[in-house]
Amino acid sequence: MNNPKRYTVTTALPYANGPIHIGHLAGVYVPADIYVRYLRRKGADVIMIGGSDEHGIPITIRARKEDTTPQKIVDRYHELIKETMMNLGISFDFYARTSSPVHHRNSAEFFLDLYNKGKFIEEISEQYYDPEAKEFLADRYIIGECPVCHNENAYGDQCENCGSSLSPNELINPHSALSGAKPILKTTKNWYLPLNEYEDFLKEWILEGHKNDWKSNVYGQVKSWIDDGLKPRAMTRDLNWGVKVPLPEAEGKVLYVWFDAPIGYISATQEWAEASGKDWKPYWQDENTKLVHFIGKDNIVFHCIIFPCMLKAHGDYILPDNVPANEFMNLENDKISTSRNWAVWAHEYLEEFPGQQDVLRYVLTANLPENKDNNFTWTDFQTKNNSELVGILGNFINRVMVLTEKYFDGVVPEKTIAFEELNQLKDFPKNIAHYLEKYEFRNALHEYMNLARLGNQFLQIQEPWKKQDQPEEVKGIMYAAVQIAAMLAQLSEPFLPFTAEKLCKMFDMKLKNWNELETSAEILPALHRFNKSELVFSKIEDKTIEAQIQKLQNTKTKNNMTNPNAEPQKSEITFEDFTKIDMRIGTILEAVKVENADKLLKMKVDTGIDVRTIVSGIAQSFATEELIGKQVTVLVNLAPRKIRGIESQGMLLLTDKEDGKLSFLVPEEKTANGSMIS
Ligand code: B3M
Ligand code: ZN
Repeated sequence: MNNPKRYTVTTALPYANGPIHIGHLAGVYVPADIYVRYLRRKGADVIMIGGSDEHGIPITIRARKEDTTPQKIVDRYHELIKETMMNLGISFDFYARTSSPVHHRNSAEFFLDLYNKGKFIEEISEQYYDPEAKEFLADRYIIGECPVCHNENAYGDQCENCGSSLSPNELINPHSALSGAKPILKTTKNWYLPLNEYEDFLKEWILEGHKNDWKSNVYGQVKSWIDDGLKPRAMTRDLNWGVKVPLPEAEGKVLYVWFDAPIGYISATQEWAEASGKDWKPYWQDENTKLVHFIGKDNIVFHCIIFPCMLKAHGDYILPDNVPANEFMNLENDKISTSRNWAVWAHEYLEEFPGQQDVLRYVLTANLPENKDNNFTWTDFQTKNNSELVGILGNFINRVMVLTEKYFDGVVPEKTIAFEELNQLKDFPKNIAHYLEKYEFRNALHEYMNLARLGNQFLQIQEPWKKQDQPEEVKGIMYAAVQIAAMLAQLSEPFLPFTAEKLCKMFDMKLKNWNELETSAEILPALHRFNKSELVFSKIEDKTIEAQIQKLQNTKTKNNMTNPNAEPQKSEITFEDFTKIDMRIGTILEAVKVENADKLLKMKVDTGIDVRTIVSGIAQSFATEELIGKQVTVLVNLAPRKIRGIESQGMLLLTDKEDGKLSFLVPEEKTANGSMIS
């Protein structure tokens, strides 16, 4: 769409069942944010909509795993995700949640609208049912033996051991994850959207209408779905977590999560409008609005087929102009996986790399999986920071600041020479815009860095530091260098918003309208004075990267362990180290509680060497009287430590039991005090 009146930009709503990682960022949020920031700079009327998807099986599964309620899960992760997004500079106009009353009402109304227009078909089907828990069971909730690898804990939709995709009736000895009961088949009525009736519409709208402007990965996936033939799809489910189906005969049913979640974009817009005194309708109903969905490739069918069919069935809504879905970002050549903890978690990155949001944004943008899956590695992260952000961009800005300070006291000199580079300057905002409009974010960033490269080359060729006897020449060179640096600051904002802020402060300038950049011959006039310079980027050391690689290595080790809940092995010691440890069998003679300490006991222990005092945090696992006479293992040559003012002269060896209590490591038979462990 050329010259739209406004833009509605949506970003996939992440399930609030875990934190977000670099795959989410690269797939959806970073490119969307760049796009929206650019549009705002053009003065466009644009809203960026996001939020948490708080319904569906992924939420209830997580709640079961953590032995808590779905509500607690979504409350926790919604807050965490929202905060992480904000801290990364993802500039949502509204970050909603699908549990909001506005959304529940809105999606129920949407459903009723289609229902009243006769857009659904009712179908009776047989679904698995837990006769003890009295609930229908999603495939995930049926567990049994995998017919392929005989893993006993395969799910009704997939075996996580061998990766086979399954259906519940293939499982050997299936049972319900809720009660353990054998599931029975029970008939149930649900409401289906007959997608097959929309084939002609989809063919005309996408296969013909968007052949040339949609990305080939998106177009290709949609085409193959349509070519395979579409079937009616259930828009309601027998489940108790979600938006209740607003029909009296639908007790115990909720809207299918993929029915309500995309309506979440509309609900979020309504909430935004309510909060900002705007009208939401044009953003979803005016033909001159450009609607763009940023998503990952696993969401293509929902955004390109199901949601558009819903919108079409309703009739009041516009359709997306584009759905620039990305492929997946891998991590160190392995698929990112939440269950295997194989990810760089965004909130952990923010803690471990404070103030370096833009480094992550930069590296992800440079590697966006735009047309095929791509890979994030920590060494590449370091290289991109050290040789590109520090070596090219930071280096040029720094040289311009330092030289202007040195030669002109931080004041922009006059333009004394009409360098060709000054004419080239306005091509950069134009070229970057051209790429951004086509959702080619990597190319846009590359073009941006070309300007920094041009700046470095310019200084390298002109060498103002060798021209101290030609003051007019130096003025001209530095005037041009300043314009390049200032343009870099201006153009950095969509990609590197935190850097842009710092640079604008240093240059004492405001961000300009993008269109103005495309025509302006001068960004900072002569006589303009800079503020003090600051370090914009800094080198990332090898040891920082090694620590991250080690962290992933630990994850791998953990994933391969026979008990994944055990702590990974500590670093190796020599036999000599081991022989330094002196452990003996001893007997507890006395045990008393330490005052004002719930967990501590003070004991007298006969170690065979002597009788000594040992303080240990075992009060919640043992009663004092049951300890008297008990044999224990004591680390006797541990340097004494004061605990609550009492000197503890050794340590008792204990391990955790499954019930959270402790138990002693003791010989099987009564053993003489002072016997050594070796
Ligand atoms: N929550 C799936 C996902 O996180 C889903 C997206 C909804 S977008 C309306 O991949
Ligand atoms: Zn299997």
